[in-house]
Amino acid sequence: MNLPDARIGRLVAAHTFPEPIYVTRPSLPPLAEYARALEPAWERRWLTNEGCLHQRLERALCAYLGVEHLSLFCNATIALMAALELYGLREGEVVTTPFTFPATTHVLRWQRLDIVFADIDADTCNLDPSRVEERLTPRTRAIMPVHVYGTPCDVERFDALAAKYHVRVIYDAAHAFGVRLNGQSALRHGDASVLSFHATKLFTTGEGGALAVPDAERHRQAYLIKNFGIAGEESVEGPGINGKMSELQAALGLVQLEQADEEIARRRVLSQCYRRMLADIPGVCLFGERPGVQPNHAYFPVRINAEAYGAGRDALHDVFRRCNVHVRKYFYPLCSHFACYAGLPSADPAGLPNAERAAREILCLPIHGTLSVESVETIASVVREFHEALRK
Ligand code: T4K
Repeated sequence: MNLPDARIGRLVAAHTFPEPIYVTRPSLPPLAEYARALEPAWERRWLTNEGCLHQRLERALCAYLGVEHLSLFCNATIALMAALELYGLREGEVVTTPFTFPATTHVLRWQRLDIVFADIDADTCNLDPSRVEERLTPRTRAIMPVHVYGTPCDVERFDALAAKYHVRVIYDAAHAFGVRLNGQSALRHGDASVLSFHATKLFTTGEGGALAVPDAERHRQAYLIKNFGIAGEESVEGPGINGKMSELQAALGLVQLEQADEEIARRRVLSQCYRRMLADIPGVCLFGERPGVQPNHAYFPVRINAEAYGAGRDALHDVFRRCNVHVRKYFYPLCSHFACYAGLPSADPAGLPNAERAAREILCLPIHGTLSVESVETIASVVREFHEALRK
């Protein structure tokens, strides 16, 4: 493609940020506030193993998220492995999406499960239940969908598949902190849901995660799994692992939780600004707001239709990089492209057309509570002016 270089150069010169603009940033409280939150741990000299801050955060998150049984973890990846372990999923097939962060697929491999990719829905980019059903076999033990960008999956259809085929549904809910569906937490579906509290998430404990399960007995088992299987000083009930969250992480979580509503509200304003400014640019498709969903605005993905826009997603990505804006291609490459999975029969691109297209077309624009509306306006202007420059 012949880019009109002089025009692009002028565009870049007019819209280059002096400091890098990242796709996300944690909104951190004043350091003194974090230090205050740590005081109970310091006084007790109790740094991990279900200390008082950990217990407090677990209770506070249950109340905030609207779930009864939540177990804190050191990160979402270990929590996903624990969820599989909780249901004895150590052999057989698991149907999952290729359009996700590597962790979703890797945990299946670590559990020695056979990975079966199925295609995603073209609109939501979530695993498509119809495509999943086509890939179920007598060896299928579970389905692992992801609430991509925080958009809830078609949970009712997955519930129905679980009942019909007697398979487990383990949700990777890494993006879905605080998302509600028909007034209820999106975490109240399936056999387990896993949140990530990584530094890139809207609610963060630096590294961290949580596993939501439907009942108290599963919650007890999740605790055992993340604590080496230790049930008492002289009793080990099973082959657990170290998946615990420390008091240092929990303290950050407690202060973060106080500002979670504000963080989501700020992102909502930015999201509305993007929607307003990007609404009528040819070839720029926004993700629809879904009925019944209370979103968390964790990501702001856009799809670039190269023909209508005048250039593809990658060209726009490169223009942004020249403007010092670190947009991201979440999720390119697909997990089914990784050398370790590309040889799987279900990784054949022919069977994953929607995922292949999404990986080519989607760009995640910056969104986080410390980003200004003016910055979002500039970023949106880059999208518009690049299109205009290409058309001249
Ligand atoms: N399932 C799904 C669907 C996931 O998206 C993830 C994680 C997981 C499972 C696993 O969860 P954890 O086990 O991590 O809890 C980032 C994160 O590292 C990853 O946790 C996250 N998904 C994924 C979507 O994004 P990268 O490779 O993009 O990270 P990085 O280091 O390039 O950071 C992105 C931007 O964030 C930076 O450009 C700047 C900003 N940033 C990053 C860090 C680490 C900060 O401002 N501060 C920071 O401390 O994967």
